[in-house]
Amino acid sequence: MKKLLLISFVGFLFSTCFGQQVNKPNILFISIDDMNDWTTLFDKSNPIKTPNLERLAARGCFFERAYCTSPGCAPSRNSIMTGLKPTTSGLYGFQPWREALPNEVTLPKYFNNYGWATRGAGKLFHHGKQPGSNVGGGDDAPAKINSFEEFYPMQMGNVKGANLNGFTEGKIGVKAGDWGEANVKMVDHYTVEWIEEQLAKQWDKPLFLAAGIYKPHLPHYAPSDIFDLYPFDETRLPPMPEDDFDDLSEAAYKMSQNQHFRYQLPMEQPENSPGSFKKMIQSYQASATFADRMIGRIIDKWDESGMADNTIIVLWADHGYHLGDKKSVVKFTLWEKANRVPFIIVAPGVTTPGSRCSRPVSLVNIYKTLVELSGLPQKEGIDGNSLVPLLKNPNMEWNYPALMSQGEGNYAIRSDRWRYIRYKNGEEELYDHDNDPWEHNNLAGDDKYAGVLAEHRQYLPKNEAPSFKPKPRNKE
Ligand SMILES: [Ca+2]
Repeated sequence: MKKLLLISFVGFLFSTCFGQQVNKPNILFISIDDMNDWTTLFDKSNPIKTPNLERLAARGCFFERAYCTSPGCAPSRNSIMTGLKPTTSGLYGFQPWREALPNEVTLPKYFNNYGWATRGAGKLFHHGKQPGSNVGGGDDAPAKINSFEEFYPMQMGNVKGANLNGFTEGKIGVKAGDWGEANVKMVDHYTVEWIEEQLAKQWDKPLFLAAGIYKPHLPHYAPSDIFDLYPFDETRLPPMPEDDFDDLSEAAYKMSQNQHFRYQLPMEQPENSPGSFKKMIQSYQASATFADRMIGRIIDKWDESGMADNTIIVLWADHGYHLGDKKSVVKFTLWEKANRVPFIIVAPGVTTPGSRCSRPVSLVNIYKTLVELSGLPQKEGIDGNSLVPLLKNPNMEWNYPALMSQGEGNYAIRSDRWRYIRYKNGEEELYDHDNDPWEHNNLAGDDKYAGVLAEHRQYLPKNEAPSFKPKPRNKE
């Protein structure tokens, strides 16, 4: 087995170093929406069951400390697909990204320019409806620059307006904030069926196939047999200390307050009601396992296709999610839970099956990593660093702490041990992850850590692109 691995490794090196792209690898590119790190992928003792992510990790390298560039669907995905950080593109939020970058060659398009067929389905870009954005999860650029030759947009599914949690008015309710048991065809079923159809075809070119899974994003729906894995009475909640905000700044409090409409109303419901906080957390967990199940289907079909031996798989989530910790439910904060994500790369001949890398890495690195793994020349002018050295040696030193932003001017830096946060108004936080994984103790005010603070301040961005302002649109 070792000998075989060595031969394929040498062969892979040869073909990449000398540009002999005899076997251009297929790329299977899988995204997940809003899945945090409280899963069994990260630690068997965690409550959220993700057996298929574990199965995939066993084939390649799992990055234990991977971070989005920004904890929002749009800015995070834009960074992955373009290789540009928000501080470079000015896309800190939910602006129509194609208006800002009309000629940008995205990652799939870059492969297409070198001969790959490109297909995509589901939520890959943010599924905004505004013109110049990304309708249905794809890219609405003209064909010559579009990310995909063919794209199957997100389908509505049959749960629209289900109102399972009982909220009918206010800011939470049927519109986006529903949760509960749903035994009907949902968006991810449609997406995965389309992906399976692509895998049943014969391809005469290398294939870049992208599957954008929408769960566990709200509404947190899952079928009953998955809810059965999460008995309601045993629902595990994260630690939520009452005094957690006592050592935090006004800026931190304000950022977290964005989310209180999702937090307070369920907190006020009787525990056994369908709209309760506990029911919401149970539903998120079931919904995450549903996403895992959908990914299992894609992996099985890919294996059947016969393409697996010559395929690089990359799997990522766009950002994490608070589940009541830090008095937040959702994302849009600079704390660990909203930014740490599942991230796996399987590269036959390069990654060691079952390897884990604990160096902090940013998802903006995906672009350069896939390009190098495929033996292509690097694209000029984009951000990040190829992770190929870490894939080969997950324990090597890595001096590129991950940078996160939440809106213009608010940043977090994650190094091996520390999370440093600096808000636009200059207020700071520091957390020691060796001792405080839920970030309850802000050390920024303690003189003992002046050196750690000074070191991390150096990693703050030197240049910050101004936030992109779209052209005003006529109201119809
Ligand atoms: Ca998201």
